[in-house]
Amino acid sequence: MNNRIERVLSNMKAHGLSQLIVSDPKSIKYLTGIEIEPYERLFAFLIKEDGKHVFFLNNLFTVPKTIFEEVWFSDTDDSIGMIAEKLSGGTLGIDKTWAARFLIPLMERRPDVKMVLGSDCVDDSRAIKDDTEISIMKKASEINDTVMHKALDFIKEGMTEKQVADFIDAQFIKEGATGSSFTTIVSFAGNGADPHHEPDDTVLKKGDAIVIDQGCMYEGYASDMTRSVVCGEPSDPEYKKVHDLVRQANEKAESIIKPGVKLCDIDAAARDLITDAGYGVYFNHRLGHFIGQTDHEQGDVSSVNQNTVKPGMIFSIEPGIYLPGRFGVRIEDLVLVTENGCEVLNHEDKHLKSVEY
Ligand SMILES: [Mn+2]
Repeated sequence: MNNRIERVLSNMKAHGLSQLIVSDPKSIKYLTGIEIEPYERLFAFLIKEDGKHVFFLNNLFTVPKTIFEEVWFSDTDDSIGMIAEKLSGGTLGIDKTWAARFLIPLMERRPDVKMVLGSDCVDDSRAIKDDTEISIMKKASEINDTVMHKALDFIKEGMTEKQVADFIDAQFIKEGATGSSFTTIVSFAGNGADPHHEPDDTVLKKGDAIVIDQGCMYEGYASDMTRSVVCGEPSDPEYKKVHDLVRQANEKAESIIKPGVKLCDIDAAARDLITDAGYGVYFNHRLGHFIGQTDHEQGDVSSVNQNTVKPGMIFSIEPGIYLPGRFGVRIEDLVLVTENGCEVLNHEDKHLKSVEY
């Protein structure tokens, strides 16, 4: 049995669970190495405290022989009945993405079993990366840095947001990534005031502020970073001051990260700086999010998250200030929590820089 399942079992024990159904394909891949896209079909892995874990698999899935008990079924078999038979009495944890079309019939078949939300048992483990994951994610961020650097060299007055985004996506492939980890964001001038602006045909003009938020997928793991630059000299007189402030908020937050610090206190470190300067209302999102097999995973750096930081966690630090109709500034790095601090995984310079015009 691998380490990751051991970690989940110990989390289950802490939550009083003797059995847990895992259905999120990314969680199943994380625990077993088996990767399936089940679409609408049932695909589940039952973890049991006695170590007799069971895979529930449709005949149409192609998987190598596993070390677990395998229950195979066809589209017309009573697959829910097969799961019902494998359950013990007592409490069963269910992960948060299991569809109601499976869960409710199972509840009807086993009214004696109490079913509770059990995702945290797996998600808390996924939040703390092991050595294999850390080295893959470092490489994903290294590629992201390289492509960001190329993008900042490439971008010039007269280009459209789409042109720049297409260039970035193509460079990811060229540098060995499998693609982007989310829709690449390139925003010029007022478009930058929408944190999730999608690239369009807006043309870059001299003096415009630019926001580039990008990430790639590498060996099944995501990267994510943002840099804000300007085309020539900023046309908005407030831009430099705001850029400095956001960079300082980013650096301040990163400087206090170490095991034991609360996630809400990291959010506050950045937010207080921005609020004290009078821009609090324009920083309208949480400071960061966890990341791993997808660009956003369970866990965030927000004012309400009282959880403490642990070595092996990887999350984003991305303060932003958005002035409607004028510009946006966001500066984002991924950080890895170490035994006594944190390692910033992105190295592209964060200071204000001008691209060519
Ligand atoms: Mn992000």
